[in-house]
Amino acid sequence: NNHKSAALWFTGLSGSGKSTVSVELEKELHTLGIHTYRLDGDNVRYGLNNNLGFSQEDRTENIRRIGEVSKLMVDAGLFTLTAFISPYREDRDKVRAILDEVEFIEVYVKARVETCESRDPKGLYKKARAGEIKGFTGIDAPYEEPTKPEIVIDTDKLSLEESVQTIVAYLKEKEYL
Ligand code: GGZ
Repeated sequence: NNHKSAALWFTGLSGSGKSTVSVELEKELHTLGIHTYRLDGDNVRYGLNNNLGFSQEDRTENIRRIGEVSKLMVDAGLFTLTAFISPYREDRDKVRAILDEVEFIEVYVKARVETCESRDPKGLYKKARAGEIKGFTGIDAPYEEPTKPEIVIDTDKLSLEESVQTIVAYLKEKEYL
């Protein structure tokens, strides 16, 4: 199986569907024989980045480190799937610059904040509205939409399967797969 490795960089609000889509996409890539590694808050914020919180400064450092780790993994021949809010355009663009342009695929997982808030799987929006969490993205901290993402997944409109297939189609069209 001949493929080009790359970093699939999912960005979007909490509850937009980044993790869900990346988990399903990873399964699909495995059936195609692609070796992957998925990075998300659960395996990064508790380990490598356990000294970082959610200030602008800490989020910037969070994204910088994840970008560097992704580069190492792509260099090693893996397909990485990263699922972090990564709210600042400048931080994402720096990752794009670290990885060669061709190895960085920005996937904007788009959903209205109202939709994310109604999903609220961890009850965090509720806490943010109640003022129990300060600086929550989409409520009282910014999310800067990508201006030129390679892929946009609108989870207000697409099913999970359609979302995954949109990304697979892109990867095939651009001959990553
Ligand atoms: C946003 C927060 C916050 C604040 C805790 N703002 O739904 P989740 O729980 O699993 O996704 C969110 C996750 C965001 O971490 P990231 O590393 O992706 O953020 S960033 O890229 O901005 O560095 C949410 C939880 O952590 N969480 N506090 N204040 N999300």
